Parts: sequence; C-alpha cells; structure tokens
Amino acid sequence: MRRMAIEHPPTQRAPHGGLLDRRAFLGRGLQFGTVFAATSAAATESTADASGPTAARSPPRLFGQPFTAYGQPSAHERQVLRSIGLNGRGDPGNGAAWSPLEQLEGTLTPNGLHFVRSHAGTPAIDPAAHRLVVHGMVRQPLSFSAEALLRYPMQSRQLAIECGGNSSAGWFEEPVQRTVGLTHGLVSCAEWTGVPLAMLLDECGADPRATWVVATGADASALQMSVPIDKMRGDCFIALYQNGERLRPENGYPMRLVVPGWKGVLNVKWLAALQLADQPAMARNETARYTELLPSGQAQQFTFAMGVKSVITTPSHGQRLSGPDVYEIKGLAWSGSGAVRSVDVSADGGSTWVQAALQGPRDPLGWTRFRAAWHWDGRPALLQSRATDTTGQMQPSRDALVQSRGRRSFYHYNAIVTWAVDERGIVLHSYGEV
Ligand SMILES: Nc1nc2c(c(=O)[nH]1)N[C@H]1C(S)=C(S)[C@@H](COP(=O)(O)O)O[C@H]1N2
Ligand SMILES: [Mo]
Repeated sequence: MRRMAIEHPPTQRAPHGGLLDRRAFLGRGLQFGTVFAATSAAATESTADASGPTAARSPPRLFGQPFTAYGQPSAHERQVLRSIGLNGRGDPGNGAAWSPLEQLEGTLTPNGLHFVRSHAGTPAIDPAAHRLVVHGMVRQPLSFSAEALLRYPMQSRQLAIECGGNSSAGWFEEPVQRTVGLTHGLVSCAEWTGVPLAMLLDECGADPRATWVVATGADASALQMSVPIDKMRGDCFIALYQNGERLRPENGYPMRLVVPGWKGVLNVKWLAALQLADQPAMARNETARYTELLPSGQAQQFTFAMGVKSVITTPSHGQRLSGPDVYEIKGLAWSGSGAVRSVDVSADGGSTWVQAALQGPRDPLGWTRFRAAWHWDGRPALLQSRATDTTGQMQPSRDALVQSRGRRSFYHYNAIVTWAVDERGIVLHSYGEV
C-alpha cells in the first residue's frame, strides 16, 4: 500500500473522518512529492561511497535472460493469482476462478486473471471444426466459422462482465471475512473485439416477428440463454479477441457472445447457436436459476442489467495500515445501465461523504477507477464507497437492499461494502457497526 509521510496526527478528529477533498488531495499530493524528492536527493549526497544505498540500488551489470516468445509476469509476482472455487454440486467442472481485485490497478483485467465462471469446465474446441449456426426465424439459416467471422468488420469495447451471483456473500447474516477478490471477484473488465450481431442478423434475413434470440454454447453445460432481439441488434457482438489477443479458452475461445452491461450468464461462451424466436426458451438457467425470489414469494425473471456498484480495493480485508498516516483509498466502480457519474467515499460509516476522483479511460459500461486521499488518525474507522450512474441509480445501503429484496435473494447484490479499520490498522469486513 502506498504511504505518504505526514507530520503529526491531529488531536482533534478531522472533519469527514479524515477524507481530504479533491483540491486538498492535489495540493497535499504535490507537497508529498517534494518531500520524497528532497529525501532521496539528500540520501544521494551523503552516500557517495560505493557501499551506500545508491550503489545497492543499481542493477548488477549481468547479461540478461533470453527473449521469450510469449511473455510471462515477473517471477516476483507469482502470488498474484485467481482463487479457484468448485461448486461441488452440478456438473463436473462447475465452479469459478475469482479475480484478485485487490492486486489489480487501473481499469483492465489481464487475460490470465480475468474471472472465469463455467458450469461444466472448459471444453477443448478445435477452431477449425467449430461453427456458429444462426437459425430459427430467419430467411436463410447460416453457419459461420471463426475464420469467416475474422473477415467481418469489427468493433472494440472495454466492458465489465459481471456474474449475476457476484458479491452474493453479502446476503449472509454475518459479514464474511474474505479478500475483495474472493467476495466480489466475479467481475472483470477487458477490451472485447468482435463482429456486431446486427450484421449477422441482417445477413440471415431476420424475420421481423422474431422478438428473442436464444444463445447456446458448445460446452457440456448446454447453457441456453434468451436475449431480447432489440438488445442483440443494439449493442451485442460476437467477440473473437480479448485485450488484443484471441480469447482465452476459459473465456470462450474461439468465440463468445458479449451482451454489454447485462448479467454475465448471458455472455454465452464457446457460442455455437443463435436461434431467433418469438418467445424465450424458458431454459433452466432463466427459470430455476438466475431469477430473484422476492419477499412476496414470487420470482422475478429476466433481470438483465447489472446494478450500479463500487468496492474499495485498498485498503480492504487482509491488508493492514502501518500507522496513522495519509493513505490513498482506491477502488472500482461500474454499472450495467450507464456510465459511473460519481463515487462518494466515507470514512465514518456513511455519516459524511467526499467525492472521489474518477479515472479513465472509460467506456460507459467498463470499469471506473476511483481514488481519494485519507488521513487516518489511528482510531477505528468505517470505509465505504457509493457509486451513482448517469441514469441516476445510486448504490444502496445493505439495509435498503435487504429491505427491498428480502433475505431469499442470491443474485444482483450491489449494496455498499464497509471495511472496518481497527486501531491496529487491521481491516475487516463489516456491516457498518462500529
Ligand atoms: N457456454 C457457456 N457460457 C457461459 C457459461 C457457461 O458455463 N457455459 N457461464 C456463464 C456465466 S454464469 C458467466 S458469469 C460468464 C463468465 O464469463 P467468463 O468466464 O469469461 O468470465 O460466462 C457465461 N457464459
Ligand atoms: Mo454467472
């Protein structure tokens, strides 16, 4: 965690729980920059002999390692890994690899750390043999190989894909004590590149009476998901590339459906068929699963867009503040309905809020990185972030979410997350009580 030097902790508790507003952030940041520069200049001067810290910092002049045909992360970063969780029920290979959000910076997920959620493992698909068939209510059913699709005009978007079941531990009675990645890591943001679906629908001569498109994958889960045709025509595409290289096998190689902003399960991987129809398929994953059981006892179906959400990734569970000081609070925000307009940060459990600085580059449906400077005075604090999107939706408190959705929900948990910092600097997950 980045630490910045500060003189002395004030004896009075600072307003806003020590959160510095954006102007103060800039002013103080520059001041700290100067302090750092002065310190290192002094160090250089007083340690002119070769045994000093300056000499120790210079790299040894040895010949380097050979070139590699496919680069790997530094051996010193080998601990930055996804966490694998098998579901234990359902098909073999039903489970997920959670992305280590607390170890990431910026707004893109490297391909090797993109979360994976699969219902029946990763199928071995030979791209030469794989076909996408578009059929049903069309004038002319067509089949597309990956090679054929690669010749179409493409588009790229930076999109957060989030599993509908992400953050579902938030529904538990007691706050789970796990890292951000293991609680909220079923979301990632990548630049997806591929062929707009509208182009393929036109080529097949979509029947104007078709209202739904049912997507099926080639894996053993035989996942079937129905998406309204207006959405499909509007902004869905068949992705062939992920962050500039062909899709990873776990993420749908050689082709997947991308449904911007909507729940992850609709983004069918290893896409094999698109059937145009005048009704949804009513398949298992849109009836028995991926529906919301409401307090009334009724279940809500076809809950598509992911809600507005944010989470502080630093400081967060498992990290420790080393003492009273100024820290950068940072985290991620996204919404399935529109761009993140603002993120507020609180250090006193939501009594007072300060606007965080937002960082791009940003696709409206991609990740937004937020940052705020915080002076921790060494006393217990409750850190929270709260995002608002351009449609006016604001991330709810946990109480408000439970109030409206009851206790039998599983999907679409997007409440404010609280990290409690105790006087030792230990960070725990909390439901807001001091
Ligand atoms: N064919 C197929 N597509 C699938 C799935 C699957 O099991 N099989 N899992 C879905 C679910 S539940 C999610 S959240 C996303 C996850 O995408 P990712 O693994 O690329 O992160 O893929 C969806 N597409
Ligand atoms: Mo999912």
